[in-house]
Amino acid sequence: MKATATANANIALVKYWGKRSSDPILPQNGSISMTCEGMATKTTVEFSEQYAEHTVTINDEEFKKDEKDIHGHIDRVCKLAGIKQHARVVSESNFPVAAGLASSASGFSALTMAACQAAGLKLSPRELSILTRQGSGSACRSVFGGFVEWHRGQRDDGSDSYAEEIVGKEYWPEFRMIATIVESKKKPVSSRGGMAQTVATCPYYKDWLATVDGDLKVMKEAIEERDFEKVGSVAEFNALKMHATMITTKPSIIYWIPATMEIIHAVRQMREEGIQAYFTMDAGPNVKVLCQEQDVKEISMRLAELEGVTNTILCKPGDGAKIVTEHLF
Ligand code: 2P0
Repeated sequence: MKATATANANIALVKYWGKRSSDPILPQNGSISMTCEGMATKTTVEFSEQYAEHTVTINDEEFKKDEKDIHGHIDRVCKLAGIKQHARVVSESNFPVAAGLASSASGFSALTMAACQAAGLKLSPRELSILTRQGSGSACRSVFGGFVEWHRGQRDDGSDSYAEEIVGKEYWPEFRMIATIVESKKKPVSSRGGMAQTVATCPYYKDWLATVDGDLKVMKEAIEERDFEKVGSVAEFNALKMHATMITTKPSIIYWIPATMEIIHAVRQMREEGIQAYFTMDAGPNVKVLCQEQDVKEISMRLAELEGVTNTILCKPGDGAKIVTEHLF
């Protein structure tokens, strides 16, 4: 009753921002992401009579209960599988956690897959995505590789709110995302808290929602056509619209720091010079720069020279979550 899974993080090109239900987690709008080879989490789960309770260790530290209910998510798997044992969970990520780099997406995706396998629960990829979504919304997208859409769904039970592959990673191998790190510490406002506050208090939230279906449609076309400019421009504007709702929330949530703005302006400057680069940002100050393989060298060099940039992580379209044979304990 032991299994290990790896899952890549995913970065949204059309963002999930706001819930229509928190139990089960259901989004206000659909979203589209790229699964990122380059930012991964590996998780081993073992169920055994010898464990008196669930224990979770993330990057060598014991996980303390917070708003992301990892223990409750393990219980969900146990209930579905009809098992009574407790779990030992050990998880490691190769990138900073809780800094707006989608660590909960890769984390919950790897955890759910490993826990199901260890518990002997056989689920289809769609069922796995629905179960993963109940732990953390964006994680349901990391079940799949390449470019992925998470459908909003209409039903209250969430049975039609699942992720699905648009195209696999091999469809667009030249696509790149450079995660540009300006801060690695835990963010002051969590995504979960931030999106709840936005839905409750942002006067423009309904205007954001009114534009998302259009973005989803154009983004899907752009990916299918491998039209980089179209993907980049829709992603950039979608991220700015999402941040506009955050900024106009009470109290205002401003994730950007001066280095964030430095990168935004540098990307715009590069475009003026004819280098195809676009930015997207999530619930944190770090910026993800979208580009193509041929421009990575030049863009990375320019980003590294900017004040406040500590590190860059190069990502390309990656695989969905998978079971591996080497355990962490
Ligand atoms: C996204 N983010 O689409 C958006 C963009 C952050 C900004 O999904 O409460 O950790 O666990 O469902 O998935 C981060 O939110 O939130 C997120 P929960 P989650 O990637």
